[in-house]
Amino acid sequence: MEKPPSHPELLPGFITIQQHIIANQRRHSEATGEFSFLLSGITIATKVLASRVRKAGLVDVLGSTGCTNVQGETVQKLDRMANDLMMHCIGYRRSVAVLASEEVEGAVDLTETGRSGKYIVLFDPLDGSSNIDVNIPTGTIFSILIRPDPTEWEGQADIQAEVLQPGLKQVAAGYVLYSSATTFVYTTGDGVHQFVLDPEIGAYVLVSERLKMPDRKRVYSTNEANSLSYPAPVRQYLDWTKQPDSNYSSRYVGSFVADFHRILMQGGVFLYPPTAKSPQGKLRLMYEANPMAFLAEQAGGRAIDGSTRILEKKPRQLHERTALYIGSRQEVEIIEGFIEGKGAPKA
Ligand code: FDP
Repeated sequence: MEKPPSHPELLPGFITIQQHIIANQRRHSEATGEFSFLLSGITIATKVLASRVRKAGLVDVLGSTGCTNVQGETVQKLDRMANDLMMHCIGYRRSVAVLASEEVEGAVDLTETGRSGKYIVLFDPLDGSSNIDVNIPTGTIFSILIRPDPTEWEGQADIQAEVLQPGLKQVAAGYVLYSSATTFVYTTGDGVHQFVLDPEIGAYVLVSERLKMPDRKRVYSTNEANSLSYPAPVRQYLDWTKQPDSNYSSRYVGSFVADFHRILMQGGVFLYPPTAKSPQGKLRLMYEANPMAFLAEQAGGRAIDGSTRILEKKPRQLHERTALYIGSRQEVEIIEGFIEGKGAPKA
């Protein structure tokens, strides 16, 4: 067969997310390609969503649907669109057995359609949705687990119980941030990698591999309007950060994906402690805390609920909430010190 002409000058000098996933997969001899096909479902859904977010204000995607979700929160039109897109694009992959969305009450059992996929995918389709109408960054978060071996189950497998696995069992996690650029960040337990959507070619292109967040950065991110009802040690921590020689600064977008992304890139700490309004904390263990904790640890950071490592928490309910302190290792340790009664760190 005649060899195709070689034009190296025309070959793209970039790595797409698909190439990256496939290259990683080649390192595992047992890989079947199912996993990269599954992740491609997420990349397609988020690309479509990014294009809808970009048109917010031009097409009818802003505002509320008039309904409330399982959490009792108002469902925005974009929330619903994001949920439907993720359900459709990921659910189409036969390797997926169970889908769970922050917007839907129970886990969706796809095995009922006769498939025997091994993956469980959990997602928050549009995080920070109270910010949609005012053009502030939002995001999509995902977490991937493997179904327990059916032989481990006595009797009938219980899909709703299968999903309730600790974050340590995640095989992949990531998020997409819809902002000045659309950024895709993921880990499969081998570092954290960042891609940016190139709108000209419609592909997520690798911009940095094996991200490490700084160990120390004097920036905290919290909704300080709630601080009077924070636990006393956390209030003491916030008072300490305000001492003139502490040199702390504060940044809070109110979209978890955006706040976490800044911390991943520049360091700092995000805290959402228990409050009078949300005594268990506000963020969802399985849709928000676990995937971000996996990313944070892979990037050298930490994530705790005040006393326990987030990834070790055994969920009791799909939509369980948790307190969360996440970010640069030393910044989380300082808050932990206050919670343990050790007070401020020695200078
Ligand atoms: P939202 O309610 O806008 O969906 O958990 C959801 C979340 O946003 C996070 O993205 C964000 O960090 C947090 O809630 C903001 O909560 P407060 O408005 O209480 O600060």
